[in-house]
Amino acid sequence: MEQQYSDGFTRRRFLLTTLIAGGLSAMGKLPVRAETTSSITLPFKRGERPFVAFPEKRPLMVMTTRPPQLETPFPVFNEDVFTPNDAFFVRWHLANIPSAIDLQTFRLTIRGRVKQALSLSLKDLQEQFDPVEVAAVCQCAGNSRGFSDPRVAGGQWGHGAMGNAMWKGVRLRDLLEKAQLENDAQQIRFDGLDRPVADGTPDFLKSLSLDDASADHVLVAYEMNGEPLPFLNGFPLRLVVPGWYATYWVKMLNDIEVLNHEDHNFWTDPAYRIPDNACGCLEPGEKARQKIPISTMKVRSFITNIIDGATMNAKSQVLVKGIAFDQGYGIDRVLLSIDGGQHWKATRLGKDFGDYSFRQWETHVELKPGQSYQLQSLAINRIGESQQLEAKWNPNGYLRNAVEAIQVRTQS
Ligand SMILES: Nc1nc2c(c(=O)[nH]1)N[C@H]1C(S)=C(S)[C@@H](COP(=O)(O)O)O[C@H]1N2
Ligand SMILES: [Mo]
Repeated sequence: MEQQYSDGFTRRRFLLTTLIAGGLSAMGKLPVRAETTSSITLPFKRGERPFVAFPEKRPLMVMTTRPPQLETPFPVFNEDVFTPNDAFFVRWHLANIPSAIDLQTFRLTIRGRVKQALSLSLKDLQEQFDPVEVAAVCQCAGNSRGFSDPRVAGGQWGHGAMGNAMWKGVRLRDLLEKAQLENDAQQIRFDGLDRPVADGTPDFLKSLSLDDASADHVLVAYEMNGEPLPFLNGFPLRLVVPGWYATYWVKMLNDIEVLNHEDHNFWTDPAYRIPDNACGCLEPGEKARQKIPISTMKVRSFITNIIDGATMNAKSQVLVKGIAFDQGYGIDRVLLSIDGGQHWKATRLGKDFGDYSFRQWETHVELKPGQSYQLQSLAINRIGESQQLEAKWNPNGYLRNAVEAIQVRTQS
């Protein structure tokens, strides 16, 4: 596979078709490492996940191969504040994904309610517009859905349908300015190169209001953690909408259409909608009176250096560390409890990589021998929003931001 893309080389081939067509049976054809034959069982029904290394990826937890849906193994989040590209989760709705992209002919078009339609190569984007970088968390709306209780339909993700990266690209606003919007421009609609297989599923499209699309940090990104985007994460271009759930982060972006009306395509209506109330939640069995499109993320935190169910050595200074993030107000503090939420202590926050990034935190606690402990972290953002103490529910398993609990025991 040619990795070069900003100069000379133009074509980037991909093994993806064989892999997707062959499903898991293609495992043998891939340069997989020994551990890819292993699997893991997430702590909920239908939680069994084989590890398979897809192209440009280390072995990840496979939920489906067609379309590819790969979850990041949770210990990865303890490695670094930025999620390595080869471990970054993957989620596609449609199985018909190009297996090669020719950068000589690839164009991003900007059309619709504009005075000057544009057709830009990757090189044009890199040369004609100011590069901008932002550290931001990309999290699937259904991250952690597998923990929904009662269970809900949809991909049964653990907590690994998220990742944090340094994204580099051009401001969407700069592109829209160059295209000169008509006065009646209302929404901006994004389309990528993936297509449905012939089964009646609508093409994947997402839209943002002109205001949301014009925000400072909304990028058309061509780099992720200093490298071209991995194919499965949207090579060569993807939309980056910091603070918003990943459904808006359209991958393999090749078409931007300016609309003079509200978009009601399938992926906005009825898909990806939440109950129109403060928590976006319902009582199980209750029907939403009014639904609105999902938008920004809720504040969350995780312990990353201790695995649920671990047996540990008792010590007076046990390090507990993790990550937190929100929709872009930034993390104000993260509290830790080791007694099931009766007492909470402050933790130290790590380096600030910007308001949309994972923020690391850590503290030390005393664990006595022969005891059971319930460890929980609770993040609060700079406008005082905190995580839910108890999980809220909705029929799509979106928006989870409960305080998660980890059980550990100490040796006597
Ligand atoms: N073109 C395209 N872009 C897409 C999707 C898709 O199916 N097609 N899925 C969206 C959803 S729901 C998620 S969670 C993220 C996943 O991004 P990742 O695969 O880079 O982790 O991509 C988003 N962008
Ligand atoms: Mo998603």
